[in-house]
Amino acid sequence: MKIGCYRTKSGTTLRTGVTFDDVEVIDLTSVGIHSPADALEQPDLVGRIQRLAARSFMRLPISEALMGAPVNEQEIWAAGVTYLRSKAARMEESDFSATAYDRVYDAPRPEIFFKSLGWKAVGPGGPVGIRHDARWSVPEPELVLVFNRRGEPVGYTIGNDMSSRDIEGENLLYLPQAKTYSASCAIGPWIRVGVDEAEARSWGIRMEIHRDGSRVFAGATQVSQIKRSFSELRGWLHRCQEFPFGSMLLTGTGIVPPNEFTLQAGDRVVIEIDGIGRLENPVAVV
Ligand code: DO4
Ligand code: MG
Repeated sequence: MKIGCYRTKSGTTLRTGVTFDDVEVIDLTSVGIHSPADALEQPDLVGRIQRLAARSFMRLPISEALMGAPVNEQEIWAAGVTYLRSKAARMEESDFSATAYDRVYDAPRPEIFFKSLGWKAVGPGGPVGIRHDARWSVPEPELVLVFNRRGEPVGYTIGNDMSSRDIEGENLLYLPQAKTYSASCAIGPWIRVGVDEAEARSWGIRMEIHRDGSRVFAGATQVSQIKRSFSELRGWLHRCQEFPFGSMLLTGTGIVPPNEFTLQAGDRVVIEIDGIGRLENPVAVV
C-alpha cells in the first residue's frame, strides 16, 4: 500500500490518495484524511486506510494523478556515511577532514544532520537546486525512513539529498551550506507502508542522470549495503529529541558519480527504489 499527495489535472488543491496496485489512486481526502502525515497517525494503519478507501467514491487512473511531495510539517533529517562508497567519496573530496569520515563510519554514534523543513521539500517533477556558488554538485539517491509523531516507523519513501561536494570537502564546518539551501531536498512520490525492515533491505536503488537527451550517468546499489539497522538510526534520531509533526530520515547514499562529474542546469535526475517507485526531477541553478 502506498500513500501520497496528488492533484487532478483540473484541480488546484493537493489531495491525499492511496494506491494498492499502481494502477488506480483512491482519494482519502473525501473520507477525512487531509495529509499523508494524517494517514500515518491512524492506529492499525493498513487496516484503517483499507476500510476508508473502500468508502471512497473518488478514484482516478494513476497516470492522471499529478504527484506532490508527501510531506508538509515534518522535519527532514539525513544520515551520512552509512555506505562504504560514501565513506570513500567523502575521504577523496576532503583536504584535511578525511579521518572524520573514516571514524564516523565505525563509531557507535552515526552522522545525522538536519536537511530540510518538510514544506520546503521538492516533489516529483519540481526542479532540484544546484548552488550558483558551488563548482561540484551531485544528487544523492537515498531510501527515506518515515516516522509518525510518536516516532514509530510507518513507511519508506525516496529522497534526493542534493549536495555541493566542493563546499563540504573544503571544510567540515561548511556541511550545512553544502546540504541545506533552496530546493536541495526532493521527496516522493509515494510512502510505502506495511513493509518490514527485512523486506525493505531486499530492495535495489538505481539512479540515472540525463543531459541533452543522453544518459550521462547510471549507478545502482542495494539497501542491504546500509551499515546500520533502521532501528539503530531511528534510535539516534529520536535521542533527546521529539518531532511533534513526525519526521523523515534519509539513510545515506551508496551511489556516487565519478569525481569529474558535476550536475548542470537542465539535467534530469531519475531515482528508482524497488517497492516504492520513481522520483524524477530537473536540475536548476539557485
Ligand atoms: O558528511 C557528509 C554527508 C554524507 C551523506 O550525505 C551521505 O553519505 O549520504
Ligand atoms: Mg546523503
